[in-house]
Amino acid sequence: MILRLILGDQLNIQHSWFTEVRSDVVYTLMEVRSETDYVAHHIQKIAAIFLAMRAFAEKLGSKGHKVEYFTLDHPQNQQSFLKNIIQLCNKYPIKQVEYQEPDEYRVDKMLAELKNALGIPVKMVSSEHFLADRNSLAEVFAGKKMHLLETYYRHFRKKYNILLDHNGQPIGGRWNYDAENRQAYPKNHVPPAPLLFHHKADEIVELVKKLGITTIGHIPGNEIHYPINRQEALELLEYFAKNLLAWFGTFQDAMHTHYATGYHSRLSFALNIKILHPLEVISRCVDEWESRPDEISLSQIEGFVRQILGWREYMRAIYWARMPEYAMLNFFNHTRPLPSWYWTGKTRMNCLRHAIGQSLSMAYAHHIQRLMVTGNFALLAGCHPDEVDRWYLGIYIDAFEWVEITNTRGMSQFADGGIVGTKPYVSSANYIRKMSNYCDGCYYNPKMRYGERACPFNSLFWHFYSRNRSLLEKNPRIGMMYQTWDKMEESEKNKILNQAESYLHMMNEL
Ligand code: FAD
Ligand code: DLZ
Ligand code: SF4
Repeated sequence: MILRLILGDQLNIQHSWFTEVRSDVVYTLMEVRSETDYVAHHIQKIAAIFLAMRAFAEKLGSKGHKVEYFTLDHPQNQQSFLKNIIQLCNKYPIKQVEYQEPDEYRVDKMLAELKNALGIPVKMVSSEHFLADRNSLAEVFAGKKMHLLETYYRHFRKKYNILLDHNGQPIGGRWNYDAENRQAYPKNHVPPAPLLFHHKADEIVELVKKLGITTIGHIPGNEIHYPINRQEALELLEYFAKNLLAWFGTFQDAMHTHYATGYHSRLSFALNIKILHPLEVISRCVDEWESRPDEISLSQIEGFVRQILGWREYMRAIYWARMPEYAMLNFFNHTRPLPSWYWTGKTRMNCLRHAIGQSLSMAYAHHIQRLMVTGNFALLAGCHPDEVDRWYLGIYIDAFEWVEITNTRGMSQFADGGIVGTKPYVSSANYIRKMSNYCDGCYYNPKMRYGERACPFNSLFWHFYSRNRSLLEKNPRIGMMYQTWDKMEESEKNKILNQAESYLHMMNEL
């Protein structure tokens, strides 16, 4: 018989494994402590993954496949993939073990040990999910020094023939419409409400509590609002295409105290656990754009395709090209712990209170909240990238290391010194004020750099540039900042830096 392992983020019912029902194949899914405990996950993340795994096992069973499912409290559960597999190999006459390529380096290494541990053939197959191979960075950039997202993205636009005209050129004549996107919400603008599912997770929440698993965040009403099976994921995609795509690009970067998700798709969880395929997401949205050309501009669809065909695949390619060293990079040598309010949301800074509060209650924040609020602050404050990574890997429903670490350590913290991005994403209060309503009614004043109630982002911004001058000054995209800084009066500079120092000493009280 053949034993096939399905990981919690490999719930792809369209995988070729499942095209025929074979009596000589046993599938196994396992809820295990090695996965619940490698970081403190959000309770909603554990609940959503287990709900989705259980639904998937049931689906396989109903189609006639043989399935061995280990719940977390299953009496025979040895709490590790390896030990459970060995156990199953003793239970059944297993002649071969198969698994799909894992997306995490740690699990990849762990499963590579199977062959030695079992002494029978072990085969790794494709997960049939991604649009590019693990080693696509080397393929696309052979012989090139720079590994720019833009080049990578265009390569795959061409390869998959997406938004191209008959001559293979980008429809509309441009590859990139970023400049037309990224506006704040106009006054009184109300985005559509998000589509929420309602899955009760009482049993899993009880189990997690009973076993003493450390989690973060809350699960209001013990309910999961994300899709946990393919049918729901398709419904969410449909909802996005019909109701949100038309303004996706325009308001991609907008933040608001009342509208946590805005025009974002909330598809990342479904994509990352593979109940949706990236190409079907892209195709459905391109079809919608083609059918409503007067309502959906090219900049909306291009902006969306860029996220999935560009950023998502690119981040995975960087991950496999650079791990395991990537996880140790700390370009600025930052050492501070994250302030304690990252786990409670209890800060007077309105932007952080909202972005963190929402993350704790929904296990979700959109890209700009992650990048320009929580990530921005952690970088300005000089927090250790390990700390920052642990927080992001735990708190979001869609957080899996391949896409979390490249976004966090790379794009957000610039701890890779410029592999993912060309300059650090930092800003003063000005950006947050422009893109959100957070500053209205905040305890702090976004226009002040020092003095009582001066917004901490303003002084920390200059402190960051000042303390990292030797590392950043030569970057052509940054030089201008230093010209502005150098033009300031010495006394002004001192007041700003002193203000930043005093905030850094009282970080937990901000
Ligand atoms: P939308 O805005 O609707 O975008 C559509 C899809 O595009 C997303 O579902 C996602 O699959 C893809 N996408 C968009 N931006 C990115 C990106 N930068 N990298 C990869 N894919 C992208 N994304 C994760 O999936 N998991 C993570 O753990 C994660 N951690 C992040 C940490 C930080 C510090 C930052 C700045 C970003 C992180 N992202 C992560 C990327 C992005 O923020 C999320 O994919 C997005 O917010 C998910 O919400 P959505 O589905 O509504 O996305
Ligand atoms: C994130 C997660 C959690 C919390 N629990 C499990 C689990 O019990 N069993 C499982 O198979 N997968 C789980 N996962 C997802 C894995 O961590 C993920 O499959 C690996 O990190 C590979 O990407
Ligand atoms: Fe955030 Fe500063 Fe604006 Fe307050 S004033 S919301 S701390 S940017």
